[in-house]
Amino acid sequence: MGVTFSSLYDALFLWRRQAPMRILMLGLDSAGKTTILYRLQLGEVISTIPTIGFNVETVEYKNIQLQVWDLGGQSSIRPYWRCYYADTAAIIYVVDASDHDRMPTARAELLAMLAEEELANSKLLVFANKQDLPNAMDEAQVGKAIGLDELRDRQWSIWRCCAKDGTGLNEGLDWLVDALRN
Ligand SMILES: Nc1nc2c(ncn2[C@@H]2O[C@H](COP(=O)(O)OP(=O)(O)OP(=O)(O)O)[C@@H](O)[C@H]2O)c(=O)[nH]1
Ligand SMILES: [Mg+2]
Repeated sequence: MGVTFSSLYDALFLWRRQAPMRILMLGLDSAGKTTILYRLQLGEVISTIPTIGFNVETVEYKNIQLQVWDLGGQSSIRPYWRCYYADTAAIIYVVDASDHDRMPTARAELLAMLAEEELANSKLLVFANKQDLPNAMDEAQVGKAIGLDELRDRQWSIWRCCAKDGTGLNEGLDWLVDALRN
């Protein structure tokens, strides 16, 4: 009997270790989501076109398998984001930090999404992307602009990054895998 329980425990542990965690990567169109996804998966910049629908890739980071869903961010596609919310361990919200004009839209979409019951327990990692551009806002400015200070009952963090050269992505993911482990 002891052996049976022990084998079951081992199998469960192995399954938990190997089952990828479901991560949704969201943000307005042109924020840099697809660029980030393939930099994480391939370690290089690919040339992207606007995503109609989604890309999904499994990325292993620090022994955690992340199944990353990169959804198209155009306004006509955003209503479909909610079809993907179930079982989401974490949201990676990508903001184009140089797009000052659309910060209010990025904020409205984020806050509407976080109000959804299905995402109540999802961690939130925000990337303030495109830091190579001269007019990019830093992470404190982006965080304020999109309303992170107002979030309650949410484990979140924001990191500045540049998907083009990869700067900052690992720092954000380090925070995320620690949050997921806990
Ligand atoms: N300068 C600069 N450009 C970037 C960066 N990251 C992405 N881009 C560019 O921004 C444009 C849009 O990038 P995508 O990754 O396709 O954006 P997306 O968020 O997937 O957009 P949708 O699929 O329409 O939702 C592309 O021309 C990228 O090369 C960055 O860090 N710096
Ligand atoms: Mg895309």
